[in-house]
Amino acid sequence: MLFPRESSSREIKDLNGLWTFRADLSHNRNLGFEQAWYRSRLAETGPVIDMPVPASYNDITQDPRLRDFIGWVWYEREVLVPSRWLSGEGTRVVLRVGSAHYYSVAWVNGIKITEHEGGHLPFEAEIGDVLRKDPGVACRITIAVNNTLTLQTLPPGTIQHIDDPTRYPADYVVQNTNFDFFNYAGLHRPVVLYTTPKAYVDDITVLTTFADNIGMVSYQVSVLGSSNATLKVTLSDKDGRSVASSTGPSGVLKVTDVSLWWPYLMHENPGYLYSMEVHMTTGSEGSVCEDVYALAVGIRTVQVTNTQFLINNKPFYFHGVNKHEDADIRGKGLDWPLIVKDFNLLKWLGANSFRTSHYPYAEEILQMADRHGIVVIDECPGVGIKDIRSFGNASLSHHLVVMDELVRRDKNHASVVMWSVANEPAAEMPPAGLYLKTLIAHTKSLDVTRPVTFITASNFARDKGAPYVDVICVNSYFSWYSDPGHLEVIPLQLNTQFENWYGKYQKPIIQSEYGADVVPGIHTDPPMMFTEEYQKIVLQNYHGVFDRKRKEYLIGELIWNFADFMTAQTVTRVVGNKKGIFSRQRQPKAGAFLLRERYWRLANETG
Ligand code: BDP
Repeated sequence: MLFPRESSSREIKDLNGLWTFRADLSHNRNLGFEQAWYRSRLAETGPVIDMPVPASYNDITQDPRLRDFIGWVWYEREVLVPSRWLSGEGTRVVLRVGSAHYYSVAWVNGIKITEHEGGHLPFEAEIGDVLRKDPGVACRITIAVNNTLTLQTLPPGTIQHIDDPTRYPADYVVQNTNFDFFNYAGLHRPVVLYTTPKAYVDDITVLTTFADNIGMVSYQVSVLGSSNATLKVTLSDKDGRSVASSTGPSGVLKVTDVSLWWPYLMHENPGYLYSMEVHMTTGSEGSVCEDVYALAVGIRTVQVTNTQFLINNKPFYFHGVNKHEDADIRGKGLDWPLIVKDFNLLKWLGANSFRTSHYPYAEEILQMADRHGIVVIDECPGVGIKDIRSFGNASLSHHLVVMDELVRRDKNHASVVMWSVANEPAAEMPPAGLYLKTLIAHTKSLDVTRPVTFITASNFARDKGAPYVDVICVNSYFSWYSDPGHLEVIPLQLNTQFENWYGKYQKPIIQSEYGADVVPGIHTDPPMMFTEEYQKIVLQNYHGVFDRKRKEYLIGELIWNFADFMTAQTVTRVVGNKKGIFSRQRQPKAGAFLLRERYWRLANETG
């Protein structure tokens, strides 16, 4: 699905800002559907509050019922649509939601236009026909969003109904999950209306490679609404100079003296992007329809050997972070100041990469990564697949659909170099082998150019998914979840971990998580768990082994986590997960300075 972009043939109307909102607090959480709240203004069916979009709704009010709400919430916004969008039949008007967690139903002027499952990928629907029914009227958009997670959702969860009147209030319901980050919900990413002509560029796929100084961009354009469109494709460099062009729905653009897309710190000019303009014309004289769409294209290659990860044929070592979309007040809502701050911190740190743990991040973040040359491991929301029932056919079918949506959305980002289909599934369970094999094969069929992995925390001897991955990504928390307080075990256990995995599979390895919680400002010497000193020593012990193994087959290290983040409340979390090297407010802990020194040193040694 193409990111909405303005052009001479396309307009965008931004619907971010204040929406009207109500959580359905009724006994069965279904009053909104029973009373058809979408039929009239939300304010006419009960009390409403202001709700900012994009944002999670959970931390916006002082109401604990909203913070921990489970079920349907209702958003509404009225918007005036320019009359030129509705005159004649020549324009498609599309409502697009960047993401809404988790299940959404959308109506326009009381008419249902679409529904979508999944909390981290966009969905859209054409609404022009509905608007044309009543062109004088404001366009009233209603979106109901349900955050309930079940064994078949991605990520999965379970809903527990507790019927014990002596210990719990009536109708007591708890949402359980097998992941620790807080299940923030709402309209998390921008909502827009955009237009295209009736015949339009629906999708573009680019594959890039190079030989000597010639870059090659193979493209494929799909057009909907016309079977005889004429296509012209032009590639321009950063200065706007046209460097190659072609015609037809597919072709190859050849660029002499190509400027390759390079990762940050590997080249003096990282993140080089060309602009590929697709110009579609259809129809005959008198009724010509034109559509123009411009796509940023980075020319680069990715390849995996049994000891290396190659970008543009040069060994690439991931020295980076795992992140979350998470911050005070806005929860998982897209927030530009936060995005730019985080990229500045990545550069301060000397980080060249991140993993989108544990779900696809906003496209705006990937666009930043493209431009700044930050390498991305793109993870789908397959986190917490631990219950055997989540390996069933219904779950697998949905997981495959999510990979379809993810690859379709992110395939053209130069920064994305690998897909991760899951984080820490119960990979030793009998059905995990076929499940992961199918998922990985499917992902490879969608994209023949990128390696595919999943992140394991299983025992190397019993993991049933590792045979199918291109890179082994392993998480471990020595001296934290195992042998807590015993720093001295790290070198030995980490070394054994690497030897075991490499010995069995002869595939390159990324340490995809390691770390320790720190409550900022707590100090002890000798170091004790939860202090700044302890995190530092855990890191140092890991780094000693990394330095030996990166000369062999270790191709990367990603700290858990870039910043502290909110979690569900449990006895192991002090107002959230504190394994950040930055606090949730993005202030550095002692570990950040240590990592900064290391990453800049690695940049000088390895690029
Ligand atoms: C890992 C999970 C990650 C958690 C981390 C932790 O992949 O999502 O936040 O543990 O417990 O196993 O800090």
